Amino acid sequence: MKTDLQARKFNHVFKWFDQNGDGWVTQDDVETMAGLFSAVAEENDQKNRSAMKRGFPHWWTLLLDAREDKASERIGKQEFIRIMDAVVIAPKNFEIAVVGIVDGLLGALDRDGNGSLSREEYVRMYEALGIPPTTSGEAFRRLDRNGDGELSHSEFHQAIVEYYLSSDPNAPGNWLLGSLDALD
Ligand SMILES: [Ca+2]
Ligand SMILES: [Ca+2]
Ligand SMILES: [Ca+2]
Repeated sequence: MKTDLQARKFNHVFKWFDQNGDGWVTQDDVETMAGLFSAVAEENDQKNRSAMKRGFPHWWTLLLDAREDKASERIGKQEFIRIMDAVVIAPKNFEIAVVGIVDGLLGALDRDGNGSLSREEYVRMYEALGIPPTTSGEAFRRLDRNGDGELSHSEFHQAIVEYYLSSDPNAPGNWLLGSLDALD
């Protein structure tokens, strides 16, 4: 693990993935996550639904393949953080597991189809994915780097990459899922 900051961020992702809160990530949790994400898309939006649906099983397979105890079909917090760091954020895996989901998510949230997210479209993400929306306005302000009131595709991507890969405590992308201070 490179830094404490990354461990905190992965810890946050673990808590989010552990949808039933039993301290383990299992296939059921991952399926619940996939359901939450694909529900963001409108029913006739097959393209973005399937992009998100494909990403989660891939992510789950990465976790299972890298786990130490092959007899167990569940992943605990320390192991989750270890595998995120060692496997999931490797460029090839990150592209397929994470970026695919993110592209589908952006497409699904972009209801007016202008290729970027308004503040309103972005805030819907928090509601739909069960992230407490208390700091979403502040998050939007930080992620909108050029301050034009829209999150472009590249601003959104940059946020994802920084969230998962940056060890800089001041990286705007740390705000992707809201204030990190609110997590501790
Ligand atoms: Ca669980
Ligand atoms: Ca839009
Ligand atoms: Ca912008």
